[in-house]
Amino acid sequence: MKIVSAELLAVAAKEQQYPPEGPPEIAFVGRSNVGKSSLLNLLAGRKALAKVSGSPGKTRTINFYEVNGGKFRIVDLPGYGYAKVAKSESAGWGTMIERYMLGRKTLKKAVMLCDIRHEPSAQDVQMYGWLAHYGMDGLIAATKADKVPRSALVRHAQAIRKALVAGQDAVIVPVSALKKTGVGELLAEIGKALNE
Ligand SMILES: Nc1nc2c(ncn2[C@@H]2O[C@H](COP(=O)(O)OP(=O)(O)OP(=O)(O)O)[C@@H](O)[C@H]2O)c(=O)[nH]1
Ligand SMILES: [Mg+2]
Repeated sequence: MKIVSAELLAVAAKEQQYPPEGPPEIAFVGRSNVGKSSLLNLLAGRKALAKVSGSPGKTRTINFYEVNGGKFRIVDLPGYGYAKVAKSESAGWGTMIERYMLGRKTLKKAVMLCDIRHEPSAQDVQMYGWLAHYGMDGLIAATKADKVPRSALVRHAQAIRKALVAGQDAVIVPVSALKKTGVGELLAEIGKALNE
């Protein structure tokens, strides 16, 4: 599968701002700063489709992107686990993510993003368990793969698998927005999920 076009369709802070349900949606889930927006730009082959920032908490809304002229959508969710955000606001995001994920009939699959350098956080583990409960687990993008030596990629991926309690059948794709690697494999997995 290839992405030939991607456009921002809607920016939503609440349900009323979601675009009407249409093509199947693939959601990007992960902690703040893990590289969700960068991964979207990488897959789309666009530098600045989604805003990327060195300071966590950049994406604070649910951003819907229309891909390949409406064949499917990628949904960039706000990152969780950003300590500097007020508790009340952070709880609001949790609710926002949960509402979208539970209520959206056209949500097909989640891509869970984990920084390949680090053990998943307690919130990552919780999020993955939650995805598993709703049958949306099984696809993990291990981001910032350029930050570990190639020889250590498998070891790091296995550590993520173990910490998330993901089964052997879960697919972990190392990706790097910097080196532009992992695109083909991740898109192939997304393609499979869309055809299920
Ligand atoms: N070295 C390296 N840095 C990356 C990679 N992907 C993202 N980054 C950096 O990580 C930071 C966060 O990236 P974003 O894509 O904004 O992360 P996000 O998950 O969308 O963050 P929020 O919107 O806050 O949830 C930025 O400084 C990026 O340049 C990567 O593959 N390699
Ligand atoms: Mg973002």
